[in-house]
Amino acid sequence: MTDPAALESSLLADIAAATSEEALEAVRVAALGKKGSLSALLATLGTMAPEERKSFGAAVNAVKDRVAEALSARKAVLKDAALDARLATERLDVTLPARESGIEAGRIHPISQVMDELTAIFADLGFAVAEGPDIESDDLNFTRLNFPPHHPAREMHDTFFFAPDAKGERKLLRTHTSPVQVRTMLSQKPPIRVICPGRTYRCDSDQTHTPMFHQVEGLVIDRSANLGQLKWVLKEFCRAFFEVADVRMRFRPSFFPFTEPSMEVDIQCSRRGGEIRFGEGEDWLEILGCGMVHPNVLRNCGLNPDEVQGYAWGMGIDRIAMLKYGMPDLRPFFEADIRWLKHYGFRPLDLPSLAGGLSA
Ligand code: 2U9
Repeated sequence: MTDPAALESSLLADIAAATSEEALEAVRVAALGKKGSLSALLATLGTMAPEERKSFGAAVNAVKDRVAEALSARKAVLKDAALDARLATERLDVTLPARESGIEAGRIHPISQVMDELTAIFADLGFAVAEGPDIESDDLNFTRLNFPPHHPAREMHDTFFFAPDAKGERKLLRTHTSPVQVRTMLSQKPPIRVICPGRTYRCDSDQTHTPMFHQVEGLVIDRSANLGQLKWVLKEFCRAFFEVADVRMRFRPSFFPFTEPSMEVDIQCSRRGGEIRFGEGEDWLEILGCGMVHPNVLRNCGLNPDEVQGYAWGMGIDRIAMLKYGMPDLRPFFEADIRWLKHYGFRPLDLPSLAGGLSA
């Protein structure tokens, strides 16, 4: 078609006839695209005399502007129509009962809940919470804690080491939260009364061990800190945590580089019917380790063993959570399976407190 007016009528009719944005786009390309009808018309300008070329070119460009305007107007109409069509189908009946609210759907992870429980218990016993970095130095994780140079715990099969830095020092992922107690002793004067909850890392993985797990350690440094106080603190913790009136505990001799004497502690339980119950029964279950802080550790942390002494303990938070709430396997704790969390998780408003009942 070589007549601009006739082409304009035809294109305007095609634009008006387009019933979707896709169809309109096809009309646009057929008119204004590189091989479009209007571009073809402009291509004939080269064969015309100068005067004719001027008037014909002006006429074709005027048609191009009007066609572009018509395309834009039609596109807006079709866009609105498409939205109206969607709105008509995607109806929501706001009078329907509300779905489970967010606060109801969410769950607190058992590790978080147990951390809150033990923090509440130890706060009541006068302990502050101290925290420190997950990435530690060899010095703070081992040496100052009286680990001899070639202690097996320092080996790669037990500890996650980073590549040596410019000074040749190898940082590591802390294997316990003990470095936090070291940092506390280096930064504040006695008396010290802290618990140190947090993530710890070891090269281990089975039904009761994961490469990342959680520990809470405690430390008391004072002029007269003694084993009798340690036994009392631990017994009070166990009674409150397992929510039993009384609990018998057994202190067995053990060895840790950072304590002397060192003890492993069992609490009485009954395993009748395959269910573990605390505060009763003739069976025993290991729950934690403890001891008097080794004099070398005190010295390594700038304290004088002739002036102060202290006791400390450590326990696995994942382990006591499994014991208290009955999870058979540690690995699902960290697999982020929403079904596991819905089953074992806690409602966000179930904030543990001694007054309100820990896991009420
Ligand atoms: C300093 C001095 C002493 C912390 C202690 C234990 C005993 C212990 C384990 C229990 C199970 C770690 O999670 S677990 O594998 N811990 O048995 N921990 S005494 O003693 C310290 C800590 C820091 C400066």
